[in-house]
Amino acid sequence: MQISKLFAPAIAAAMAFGSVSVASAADTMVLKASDVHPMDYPTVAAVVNMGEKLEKATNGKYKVEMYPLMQLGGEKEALEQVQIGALAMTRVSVGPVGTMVDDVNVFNLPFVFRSQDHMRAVIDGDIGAEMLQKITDNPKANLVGLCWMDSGTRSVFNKVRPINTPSDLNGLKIRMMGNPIYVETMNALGGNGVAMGMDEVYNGIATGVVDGAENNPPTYVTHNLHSVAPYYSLTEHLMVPEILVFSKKIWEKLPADDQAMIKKFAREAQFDERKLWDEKVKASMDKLVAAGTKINKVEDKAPFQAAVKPVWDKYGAKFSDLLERINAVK
Ligand code: BDP
Repeated sequence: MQISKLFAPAIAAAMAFGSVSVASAADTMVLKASDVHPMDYPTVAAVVNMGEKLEKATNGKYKVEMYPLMQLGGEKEALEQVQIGALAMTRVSVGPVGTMVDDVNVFNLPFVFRSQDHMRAVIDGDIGAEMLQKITDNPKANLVGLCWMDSGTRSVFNKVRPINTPSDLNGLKIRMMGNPIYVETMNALGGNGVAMGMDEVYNGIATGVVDGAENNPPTYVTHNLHSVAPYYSLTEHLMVPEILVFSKKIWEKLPADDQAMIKKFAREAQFDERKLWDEKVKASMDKLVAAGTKINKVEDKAPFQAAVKPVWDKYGAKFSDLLERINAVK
């Protein structure tokens, strides 16, 4: 009884603020954030930097505490924790968000963007803003869409052989992110798509549960996946933006001015990350070459694009107007 009396205020504060702990003297709100990548990864560095700006601008009213490298599980788990307010924010791929907010699945279609510049122009402009709002307005997601980040282009890697044509994928089990669009994309390309969390990929390949996966160069090398799946074939079939989402449960308790400030710094983080991203891609490719990774360019992407037509027919039809607008972005 004595103990519960002693801790009652702390428990009450924890209950009231979820992941927001109130430091007695300075009234600091700790906003817990997570990412599957390590501290020096562009997405993590950009959110840490955003937190520092927020802390400075509010004289320490807020402090962002980063939990990197899947300490709290994969992205599905991170999103669940944000939804219940155990985490204030998480930076994830749009892939798992698409299973909660169907609107963003338009970005999960294979070959949807013409180029990295096209993708950037879309997320920076009106469509990007509308999609963030759709996430925020979704009554079931309990998320606030804060900003986008760059994740470059995803290509297939595996431990068996180089991929030059879709038929080279026949018989290969390839890990995909947990979203049916991706699994069906891999199946349409000729491989066997297997949904798995990021936290299982390395072991999945090492133990032979899958033969490979697909990702951008920074993730491939950062998570040491090239050491278990050394054939990296530049299929460039997906260009999935990253997203920073905030817990609606916590958001609704913040004053409007603070919300506006967080949004402003998040928008700046979108561009900070991009600079770091371009450097990281270059450094990652250099590392892969130095490590002797067997990288091959895919000379003819047309057969890959043709193969995913069923995925577009099934998942793209409802987005036809939006797809026209995306196409029209210069
Ligand atoms: C990386 C993304 C990360 C995803 C991961 C994956 O940065 O958000 O979790 O891919 O494949 O490129 O799961």
